[in-house]
Amino acid sequence: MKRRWFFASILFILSASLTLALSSYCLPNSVTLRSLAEKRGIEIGAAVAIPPLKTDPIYQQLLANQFNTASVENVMKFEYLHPQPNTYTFEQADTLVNFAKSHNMKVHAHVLVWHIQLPKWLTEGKFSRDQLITILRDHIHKVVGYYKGKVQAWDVVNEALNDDGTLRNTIWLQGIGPDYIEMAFRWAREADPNVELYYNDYGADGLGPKSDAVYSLVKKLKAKQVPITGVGLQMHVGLGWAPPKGDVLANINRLGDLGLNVHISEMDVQTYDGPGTEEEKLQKAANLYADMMSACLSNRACKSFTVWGLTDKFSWLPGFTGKPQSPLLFDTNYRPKPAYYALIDVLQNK
Ligand code: 9MR
Repeated sequence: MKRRWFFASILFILSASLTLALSSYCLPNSVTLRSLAEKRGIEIGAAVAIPPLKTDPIYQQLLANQFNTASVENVMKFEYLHPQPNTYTFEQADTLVNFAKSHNMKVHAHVLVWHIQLPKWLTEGKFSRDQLITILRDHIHKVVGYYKGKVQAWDVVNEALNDDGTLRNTIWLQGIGPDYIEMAFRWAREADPNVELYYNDYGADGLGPKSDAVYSLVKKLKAKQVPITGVGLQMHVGLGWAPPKGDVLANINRLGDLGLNVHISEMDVQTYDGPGTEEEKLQKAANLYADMMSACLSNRACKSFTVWGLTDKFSWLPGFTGKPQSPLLFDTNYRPKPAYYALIDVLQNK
């Protein structure tokens, strides 16, 4: 039985390597997203899932060849790093940080303050305002301090706004009040004087009430000298609902004018809904990727472009939507898709 598994694994690795080699046959080996992005002076990133990073050599190879930044998809969230009041567990996140270091990649750490993926001791506990402040401050000091000098950036506050631009009613807003946002940035800066600090949100990529609210939030933070480096525009979009490129560029421009960096931080494209053959849909998704990369390249404030997953095999979207989706740059067999070639083309020619 063991022998059978051994031969099956060898066969899998050989066939996956062959697939990878054949599928990129039309590009010279030296032309990768990573090499082109480095020439253009921007970072190109993918959100990383830990199980395949630990066990799958093809996943590792693809990640290190094509990307120079790794975003941490899950394992730096509160419930992973701080599962009990006095217990911190860094092992899984360390796997990624060590991988990145040995492949000369940066790490975009995600996330310090969010309302999801919190441990039960926190969500079910009863805490006074002062206690909650102490909990959050200690968490941020400990975690940012632990990764000081090892990660390039932190998403400090994630998704603090509703679609209408009001503040989201989270455990942090209820327990601390609206000041939790600026407190979080200041605590992160105390723990690491050099790391980049981001506000990150979805549905605020183009123009509209939510992106206006993000703009006015970060403008106020800047005016109060809160240490914020930039804004992450998540860019979770779909074939029928994506902001026009011009709106994204206008948004990047106004954030850049505040002296902030912009990070296209979590791009993926839902492909299930909408007309057309599978091939046409993949091409439309490719066009969206090209548009957003081109918007990013149009303003030096946009320094980083990240896709939310390496391959469709591990995307969160099929599970979340309950529908088959083809959201990323590489398919479930790790073959590059039209979206990959579209990004290569934009990086090379536009
Ligand atoms: O991709 C992440 C998925 O594996 C988790 O189950 C999910 C939990 O809500 O979070 C996903 O990542 C989210 C990110 O942390 C913040 N922006 C939205 C992302 C997609 O939901």
